[in-house]
Parts: sequence; structure tokens; C-alpha cells
Amino acid sequence: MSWNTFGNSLGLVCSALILASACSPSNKVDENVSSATEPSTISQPDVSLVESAINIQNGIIRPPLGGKTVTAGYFTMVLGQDDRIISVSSDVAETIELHTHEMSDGMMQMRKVDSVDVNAGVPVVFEPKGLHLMIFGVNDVKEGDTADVTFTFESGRTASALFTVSTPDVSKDAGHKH
Ligand SMILES: [Cu+2]
Repeated sequence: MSWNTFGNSLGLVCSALILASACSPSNKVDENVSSATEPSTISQPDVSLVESAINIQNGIIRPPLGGKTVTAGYFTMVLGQDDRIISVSSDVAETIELHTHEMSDGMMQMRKVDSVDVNAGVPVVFEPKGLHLMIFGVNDVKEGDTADVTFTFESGRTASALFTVSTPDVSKDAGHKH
């Protein structure tokens, strides 16, 4: 076809561009899914998720740096129905806020948000450099400890999950390592 009339180098550049643009959105989805939950849960959400399901996995609280009482928390959530996280609490913390981490004027900045929407069957990932829990007034937690974290939804439902005090695996941010 007409592709054959292009020089080799041009053909390579074009396909590289096509690959790059086609890849970025799907990479993002893959990353969410793989860091999210067991593949079995995600690959067939319609089968495994009943409407009332509240699935919270991989909950971790970053160990506070020496002397600090502020830290961050991460997890992945899948709901069986659309809902909205409106508050988060834990008995190891005074307050927990929902924060985004986004580019603003060329700088990464954290911003408090009042709520986070969760659509049915779509994993919402709280992770380093992304959405995260900002945890204030943390006392006396150390690596390996566990803590209950309770989520309240706009629907009025609540759900608790056991979080582990653990340093997030930063290699996951950089690439697709496990
Ligand atoms: Cu924050």
C-alpha cells in the first residue's frame, strides 16, 4: 500500500508515534489494575462484585518520619455501585484528609478535596504522587503495625479496612515492576 512508498525511517517514526499515543492511556489502566487487587477481582468485576460490595485492598500507612505526626496513606478501592468517599478516620490518627497531588504552575502540589467519587467497578487508586490520605496527629505507629481505617460514603454507608504501617513500594511508580 502507500506505506511502502515511505522511506524506512519515516515509517519507523510514524509507528513509534502511533504506539506512543495509543499506549499512554492503556498503560495507565493497566497500572491501576495491576496495583489494585487480585486480577481475578478486576478482570470480571460484573461477576465478582455485588452491588453492595465495598472492596478496599492494599491499605498502607507510611511510617511517619522521625518525630513527625503527619503521614500519608494509600489503598485501592472498588465499589459495586457509584458512591463518593466523604470522610475517613482512624483511631491511630486525629484527622484524615483526602488529598490530590497534581501539577499546578509547573509544580506538583497537594490539595485537600472534600470528597472522592468512586464509580461502580472502577478501581480508585490512592498512591504516592496521586490521590492519597493525609493523616494528621498520628501517634506511636511503627512499621508492621496495623490500624483500622474507616471510610464514610455519601450514601451513608461506612466500611473499615485494616491498613498496615509500611513504606510504599516506590519502584511501582517508576515502571511496571512488581
Ligand atoms: Cu497530602
